[in-house]
Amino acid sequence: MGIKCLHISDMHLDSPFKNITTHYPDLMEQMKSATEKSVQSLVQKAIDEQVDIVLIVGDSFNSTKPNVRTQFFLKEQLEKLLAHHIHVVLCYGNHDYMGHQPLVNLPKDVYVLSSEVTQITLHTHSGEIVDIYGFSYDTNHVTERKITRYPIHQNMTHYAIGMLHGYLEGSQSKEGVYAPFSIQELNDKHYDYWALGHIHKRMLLQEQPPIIYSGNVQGLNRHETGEKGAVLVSLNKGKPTQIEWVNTSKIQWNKIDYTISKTHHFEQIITDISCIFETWESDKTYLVSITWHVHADVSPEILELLNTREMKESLNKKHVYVIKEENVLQDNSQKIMLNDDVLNVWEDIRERGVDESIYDEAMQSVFSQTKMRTLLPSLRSDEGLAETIIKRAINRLALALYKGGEE
Ligand SMILES: [Mn+2]
Repeated sequence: MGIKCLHISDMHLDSPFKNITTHYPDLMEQMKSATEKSVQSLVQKAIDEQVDIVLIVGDSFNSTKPNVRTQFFLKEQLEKLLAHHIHVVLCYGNHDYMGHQPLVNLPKDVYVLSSEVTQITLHTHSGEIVDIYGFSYDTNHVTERKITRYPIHQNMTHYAIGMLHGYLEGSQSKEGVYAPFSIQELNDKHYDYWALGHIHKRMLLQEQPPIIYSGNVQGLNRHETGEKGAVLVSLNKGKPTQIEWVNTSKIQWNKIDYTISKTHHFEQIITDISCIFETWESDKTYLVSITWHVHADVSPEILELLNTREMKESLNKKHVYVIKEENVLQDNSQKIMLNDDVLNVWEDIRERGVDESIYDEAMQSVFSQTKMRTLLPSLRSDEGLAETIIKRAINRLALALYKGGEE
């Protein structure tokens, strides 16, 4: 008895991996099909687990006009679920809101929530009855507090599930503030489970009754780190809910922090990082961002190697690609406290700008290289470039000062 659901959200099918320029063509191929592979694994999981219902909580497509092949892909996956007598309930989110007549219709047996908060009542094979409440976006920006329109669940012999593609108020998530809600508002509805969508990070907001963001099915940029997939939920009246995170993404973004001090040999850095990679699953592909925390006494030879293609190639393994490196200065020996004096000097520098001759002097070594002189002679007089470089230098200095004062 009881009911079993697979809760999926934010598939963002047809979404490009943003800001990825890569020298690895085979990686690009893998990335193109990564989201669809994750979805296929989830459908297989639902079938293997014989779930009663698959809940799809918005942003299945990345846009309102996904390519036709992608639309057929989703249709096929949903048909597979239906063929295994699994109920499918789907709502649209801010990315795939119901704005256009789709070229490919979803299978007719899929329950699609309308733009008003509606109730759908389903019967499971074991004879349980489930009331599902939710709505679909009919426009990109739903800023209304839709939660106020969800009814309070009355029939305690039925299970109640809320589907909501929305923003938890007060959270620091970068996603848009659409259909905002508070935990209290959700609890006031007396539902057994809240299946949330919209935020790409998986989150258990409350254990009992469970309130969960399942997160997206595949990390799409370097900030979307960790395992991705869906959540399998078994509800049984009077018993604790069972929750299992399902991990299906085959490409995973990870972050590494590594501190380099004077005593480090270059080889040791490579060995240490490689050892971390060794602990990762070998049937996945990892895309890694490394932040080097660099002490002031690190040798210039090592500093020069960081963030170079050479470095990346030394670190790349068969299934691990270093996508981004970043240096953070970490000067313990000469901490500068960020007191009022420093701040005043700082403001002064900002207001005055940077003397042109300082820029020329600093860039001398770059611009005098033969390649630069012959191929890109105009860079020297490029004011936009100068401005960007100076801005970045100022920011780095500020960051270094700030970090020094913070610890
Ligand atoms: Mn969304």
